[in-house]
Amino acid sequence: MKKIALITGATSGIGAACARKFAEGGYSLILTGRNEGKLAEIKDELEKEGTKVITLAFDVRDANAAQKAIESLAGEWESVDVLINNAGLALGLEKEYEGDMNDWNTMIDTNIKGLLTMTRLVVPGMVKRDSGHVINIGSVAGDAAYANGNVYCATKAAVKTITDGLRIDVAESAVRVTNIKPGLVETNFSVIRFHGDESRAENVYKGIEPLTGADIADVAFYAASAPKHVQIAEVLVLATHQGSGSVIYRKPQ
Ligand code: NDP
Ligand code: 8X3
Repeated sequence: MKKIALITGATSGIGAACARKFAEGGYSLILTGRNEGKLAEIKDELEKEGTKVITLAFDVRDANAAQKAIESLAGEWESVDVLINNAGLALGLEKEYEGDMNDWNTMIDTNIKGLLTMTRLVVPGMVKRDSGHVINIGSVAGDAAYANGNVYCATKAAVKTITDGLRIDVAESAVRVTNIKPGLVETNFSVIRFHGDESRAENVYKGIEPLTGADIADVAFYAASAPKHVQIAEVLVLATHQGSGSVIYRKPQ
């Protein structure tokens, strides 16, 4: 039987790239996100290439909806081998004392509480089966705050601590836990961060070759494919001309 990967936020960017990479690597997929149309598109694309795909449309902030979705999985689909907690977002880039409180709540509810909900729903089965892998998508933003990043950076610092805590708590089992911390990845991330302002989003990637979703999917697949006794605990992946979350060399345009 094929291994099963459950990917949150599989409708775009890093999550969609993980779906393609894990499909190519022989996994069956449970793909989640809110956008049903995009979930259907990617399911169609991957099924044409011979991958078995189930889609579950729900908002990770809605714990009841998440629970119902996971409980709807039957038979072989109940045994998730790899959970990729990827769904997440940044909203706004403002001074902390001028930030939008609704944006803060959305980031905290999605990036921290949504990830915890999925972990709580999927990991007990992994521990019971003494097998599984949780891959959380953190960020370089969780290593150190950058100007105006305040709450987003804090959510990714929380992802690091939550990932470390889980790794300790499952250490008696063969479940592995990984935190992947990407730097600049060109996806829909900045369009969402700037509330749809595409030209502002484009500026984020000007003068530097950013990472792609596929670059991060390669790292996730590498971690999942390591020998059973090897736990890739944490990986920081930066664009080549990026020195840290806030130090970025841009070629003059
Ligand atoms: P995208 O905006 O391209 O993708 C975000 C994904 O998250 C979408 O599939 C979206 O799906 C899903 N999502 C957002 N909110 C929810 C929600 N409430 N419920 C369910 N799904 C949700 O951005 P990225 O691919 O770049 O982002 C993926 C992850 O990578 C995020 O956690 C982000 O913080 C992290 N990251 C991104 C970096 C970057 O530079 N791009 C760098 C470091 C980390 P839908 O809209 O269908 O719900
Ligand atoms: C996304 C990368 O540097 O924009 O987490 O925060 S960054």
